[in-house]
Amino acid sequence: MGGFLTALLGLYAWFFVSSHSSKQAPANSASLKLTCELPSANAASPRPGMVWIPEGKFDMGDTVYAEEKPVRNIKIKGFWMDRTEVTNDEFASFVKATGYVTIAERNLDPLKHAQLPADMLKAGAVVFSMPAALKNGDDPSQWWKYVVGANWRHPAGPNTSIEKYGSFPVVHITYADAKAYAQWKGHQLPTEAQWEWAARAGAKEMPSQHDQPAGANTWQGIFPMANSSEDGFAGLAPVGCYAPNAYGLFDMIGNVWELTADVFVANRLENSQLRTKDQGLDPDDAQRPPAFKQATGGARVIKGGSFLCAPNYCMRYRAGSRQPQEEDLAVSHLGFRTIYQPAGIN
Ligand SMILES: [Ca+2]
Ligand SMILES: [Ca+2]
Repeated sequence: MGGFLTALLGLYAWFFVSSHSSKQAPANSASLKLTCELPSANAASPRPGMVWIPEGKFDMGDTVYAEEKPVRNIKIKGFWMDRTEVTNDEFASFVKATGYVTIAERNLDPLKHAQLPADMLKAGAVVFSMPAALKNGDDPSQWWKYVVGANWRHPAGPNTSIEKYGSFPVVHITYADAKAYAQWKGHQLPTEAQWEWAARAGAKEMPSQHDQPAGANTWQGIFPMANSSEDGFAGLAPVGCYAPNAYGLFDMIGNVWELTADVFVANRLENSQLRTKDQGLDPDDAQRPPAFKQATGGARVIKGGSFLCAPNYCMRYRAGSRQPQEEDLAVSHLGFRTIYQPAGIN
């Protein structure tokens, strides 16, 4: 017990030091490392920058949180998948070519969102910031803030920029934004099953271990107050800083959560008798931003956890974990990657 307390005090000591020193740093630049070297893409590949995910059957799901159950055996066809999360540079190419304006860059129609305070009608996004103190229990509004002017170009607000952060995963991307990018590429968003099979990298049985992974960008310490950054990054990391999985995919676990094409439905939970106060969607809403735009559309499944996943709050640094995400709400821990399924694969 003494060792544990010492370690805990150490974490808090680190927090106080780091919270002072980090005030000078841009909000999205927890690390000084701006790029990580990827192995060169195979020029002979028909789809450089993507890897082939073979067909297979596997036990989809997990048993840590209610929404992951039941585990069921499913079959997946082969497909190509981006080996990294989509980066700021890649998304900028799309915007430059098409003139696309993301959802977070558009003001909301006050007639359709009459319940929202005026500030939330202005274009913006939800940004994580480490609180100085917790005064209201586990209320996530203490670390998630709606920031007017935050979007993919300005991840922490109007005074921040992605200059020098081209190799970082793009964030503040909603479902419509990700789908528009994928269509521009001639790609699709992965289904949840495709994403999970790719993250398993050939492991067909549900994993017996649920420990926090060492080789991924997650949160070490007590969320949301103390982050020891043992993995090298307190915030986002450039893509490809950790070893790829057996299929050659980087950062499937951690860094940013990744959007999928699947609508999140709570029906699977209704028989589990594990419904929670929050509509039964999720027994642990620590990572989920408060419902800033409740009157808007549905939710999509997001996968893999993020740099905010910690053992004390959100053990979602696993292939089988999942979480609902409001379709039209941009948040600072969410990105995506695309797939390509050749015609005739069956
Ligand atoms: Ca980290
Ligand atoms: Ca990821």
